[in-house]
Amino acid sequence: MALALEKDLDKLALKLYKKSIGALKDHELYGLLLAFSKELMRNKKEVGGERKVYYISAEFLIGKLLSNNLINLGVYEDVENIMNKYGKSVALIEEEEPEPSLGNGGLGRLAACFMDSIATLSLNGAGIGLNYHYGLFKQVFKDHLQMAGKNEWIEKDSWLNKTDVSFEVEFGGGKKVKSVLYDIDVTGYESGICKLHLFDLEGVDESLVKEGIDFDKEDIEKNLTLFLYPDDSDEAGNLLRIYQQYFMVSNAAQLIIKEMKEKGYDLYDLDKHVAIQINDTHPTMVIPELIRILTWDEGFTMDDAISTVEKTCAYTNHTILAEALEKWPLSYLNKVVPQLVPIIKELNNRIAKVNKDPKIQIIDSEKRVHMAHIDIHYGYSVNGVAAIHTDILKNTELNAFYKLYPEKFNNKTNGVTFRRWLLSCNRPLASLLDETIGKGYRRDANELEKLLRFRDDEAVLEKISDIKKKNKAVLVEYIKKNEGVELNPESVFDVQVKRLHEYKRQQMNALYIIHKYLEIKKGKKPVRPITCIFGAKAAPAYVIAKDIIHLILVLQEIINNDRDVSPYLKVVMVTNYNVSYAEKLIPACDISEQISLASKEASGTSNMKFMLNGAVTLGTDDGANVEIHELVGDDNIYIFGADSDTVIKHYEKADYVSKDHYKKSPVIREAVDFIVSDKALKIGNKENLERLYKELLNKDWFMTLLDLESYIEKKDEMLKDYEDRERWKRMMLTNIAKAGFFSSDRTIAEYNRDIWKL
Ligand code: 26Q
Repeated sequence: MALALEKDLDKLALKLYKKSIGALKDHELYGLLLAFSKELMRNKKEVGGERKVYYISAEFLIGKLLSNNLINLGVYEDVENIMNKYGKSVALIEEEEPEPSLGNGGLGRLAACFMDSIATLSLNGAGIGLNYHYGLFKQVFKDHLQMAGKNEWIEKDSWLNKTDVSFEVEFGGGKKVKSVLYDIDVTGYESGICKLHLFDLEGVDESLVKEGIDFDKEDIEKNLTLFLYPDDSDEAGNLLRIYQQYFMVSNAAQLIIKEMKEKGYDLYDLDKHVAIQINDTHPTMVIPELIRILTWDEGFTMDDAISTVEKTCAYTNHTILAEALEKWPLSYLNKVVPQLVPIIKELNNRIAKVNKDPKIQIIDSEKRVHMAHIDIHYGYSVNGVAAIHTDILKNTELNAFYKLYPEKFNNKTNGVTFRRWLLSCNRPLASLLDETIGKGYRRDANELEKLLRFRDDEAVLEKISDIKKKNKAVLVEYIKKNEGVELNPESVFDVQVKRLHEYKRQQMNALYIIHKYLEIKKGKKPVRPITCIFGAKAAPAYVIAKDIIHLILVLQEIINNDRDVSPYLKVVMVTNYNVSYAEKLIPACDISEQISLASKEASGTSNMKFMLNGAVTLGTDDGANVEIHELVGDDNIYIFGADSDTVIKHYEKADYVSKDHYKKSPVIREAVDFIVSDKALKIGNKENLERLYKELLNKDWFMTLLDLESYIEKKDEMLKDYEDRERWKRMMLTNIAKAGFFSSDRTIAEYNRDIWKL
């Protein structure tokens, strides 16, 4: 096999570059393996069937694809061996692959994991999204501030395959544009192929982008697919977002109808052949758009169109944060999609006629359209993404809807693909698992539980701990090269990586660091050095989030350069945190920070990836942490802080006053005051630091100070327990063994069983 493969590769190298493998430069090697994988995928069968799911999502955070595809195609080891012969490795060659950034964070990464699992389970499904040329911005730091640049990722040769599918999309004001469809083949683990369909704008003009990520937001005939979620702080940004959403769903609807017709299906049977999963509210307009097409072009009555569409569409909710729930002013929709407005009004009237409860109206008294309400009334399924999240939706946020349609509500706890988040990113651990429990876990993640048999096996525990050590050493090298920061591999690696948001409370972690710094200054040294690692992008218009980044970068500078402190404490915020960085950080982590304010994190998915790679969770009882807690038990997780009921009550009574906590506790006071101390102001900006300080003292909407003391206490307990090495190793093992539930294969099997029924 390996020999035949080497011959094939050599032949391909000659064809592509007129050179043999040994003479290829790294980027050519990447081109070679890209072409080779695409060839293998072309020969694979696309999954088919009578009924198909279309997963529509504004984000697909797929990450680099080379290693993952080689693994799923079953040729990774052979290719790695061949590359080794030439003094190369797949990992090294993958450095040449540009990373697409077609997502912000959790929701986009979830969609990518789901595609992998849909293909792996050989389900008949496809993803539909947009081909953003520059994706989300690329983050750089200058003077301790976040700056945004464009992320160029599309090269001449890439995973994208141009198709000849193209549709016309019409907007208000007579604007008409044409789409072009690009496909990315998604290969499941030793299984068939599914398509990720990414629609692009035919006349997209990259030269519109000037400095950084600035561009003319109004020239939508040229800018529509340049960026993911441009600034939504002004009207032009919001309008552009609606243009993008309609462009996405109109193409999706046209593609779905085209495929129905090609297969000779009757459109009145749409719901028998199609399930549409609406990933958060961003693709909601697919509902009125389908109704529009069926009534305008296909001769349906309004009644028939509505009843067909409502049996076809299902909605996933990913947040309970009010500010993240999309509510578009009717005037915006009138401008962008006037053809949908009468349909949305009709949908609204049908509800209003039978139920006057203002909480469930589609159009509210301020003439704003609540997108989630369209999904819930006119879809057949509503799901949350973790048990506690679904409970909160049912009992609090969407209670009025739950009372109306109890049968629509269901929970689908998130999951992650173990191909990328174990087999690919942590090969040493995967090999150890192969040796100890066999390879069955690769297909059936529940088999990871077999590892529990080795709970008292000194040799296995030692190996797990050695793998962590090696992964830490690899990360140390990488961070030295990329960030210029030197870390101590013997220290405890404490990692918080996720989008920057106040509810995720990176600021609380920063306050802990200040607290530690001040303790060390006073002579109280930790028994083992601590390394605090952050990775996070802040939305360019989210001022406080950028201030929090500023604080962390200022702390990094102060602490790492303080000779009394840096041997015991180091801080690093890595630049441009993305999927590839996550793949290096997660296997090297000891303490997984999952510290959102209880009730606010719908699920979280990095918590699952960390656990799978042997990190121990320090978290609140929030999102999927609750389920991790149940699975591993009190002895294998560190939970602190107010629970979700308490938090929800504080909001209801509006009785949380951060200043009370500040006044009461000298520890809190000392840490918070440091933000505006001379030391901090010498390095940082007065404007940013004072704004953050005031925010924490006078508002602190996400109750940082409420939980700060119990957080400090819990983290110190954890650091102490880290020194009980036997105990810690057993905790690592237990976390790995219990992670099977969080395979996205399980999640997707549940979506299929309860919602899609393919
Ligand atoms: C909305 C309106 C205007 C502008 C932007 C947006 C917007 C953009 C992105 C709203 C939400 C998002 C992304 C949300 C997201 O990533 N949610 C995460 O989804 C994960 C997968 O279910 C969960 O694990 C996380 O808990 C949740 O935060």
